[in-house]
Amino acid sequence: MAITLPAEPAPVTLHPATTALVVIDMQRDFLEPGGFGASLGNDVSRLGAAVPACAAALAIARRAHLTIVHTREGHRPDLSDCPPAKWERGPPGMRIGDPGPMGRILIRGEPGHDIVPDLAPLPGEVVLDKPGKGAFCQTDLELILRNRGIATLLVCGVTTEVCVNTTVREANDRGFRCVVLGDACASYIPEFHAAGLAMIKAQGGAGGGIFGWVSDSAALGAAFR
Ligand code: TIU
Repeated sequence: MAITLPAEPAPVTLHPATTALVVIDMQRDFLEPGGFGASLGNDVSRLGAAVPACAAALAIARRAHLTIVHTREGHRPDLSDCPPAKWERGPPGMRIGDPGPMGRILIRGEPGHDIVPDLAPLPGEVVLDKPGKGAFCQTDLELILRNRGIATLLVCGVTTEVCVNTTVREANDRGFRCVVLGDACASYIPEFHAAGLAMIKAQGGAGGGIFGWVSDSAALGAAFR
């Protein structure tokens, strides 16, 4: 059954069987003090704003039996998959792999790498570890989505202009239709959150914006009721 979701720049029609919810990097390392986001000098408290809407989107997706993907940004303990150009950005002592209050910063298996408890994945949901900003870069995400016949992605998470935008751009070039849930995204830099959403829906018409559509969790809930 087709569902029409209110969105900008135009309503978007999707089919639950071919739609996935992709929750980007809602990890303690980005949302809590002492993690990777904080090590880069950011006010991490801003990202908490996205948690309730992400939880709402997850509840809707679970009820509708959508494919659900949770991504996590992070690296192997030996840092063999961490580009030097990325590692060098952090201040000495607070770089990727250095010890912090949530374990080694941005390292797989450490407490800080976990998804925040309110959004914890359930059995059967895809948990995808990625070394970069985009969820398609050096991962098997495209293979997983194609195997399931997915055509449309509902995308939320953090941060709007970094990992969410990068993933949407990668998905767009691969032919996936992307609907970003704006209230379920957040950024350390409020004006970049707004600009990140504006860039998705710009240059739009009846067929969507240049990278897709922007909607929100309330519209999703109403459309799936
Ligand atoms: N720094 C920043 O805004 N974001 C990241 O480093 N990763 C994600 O967005 N997940």
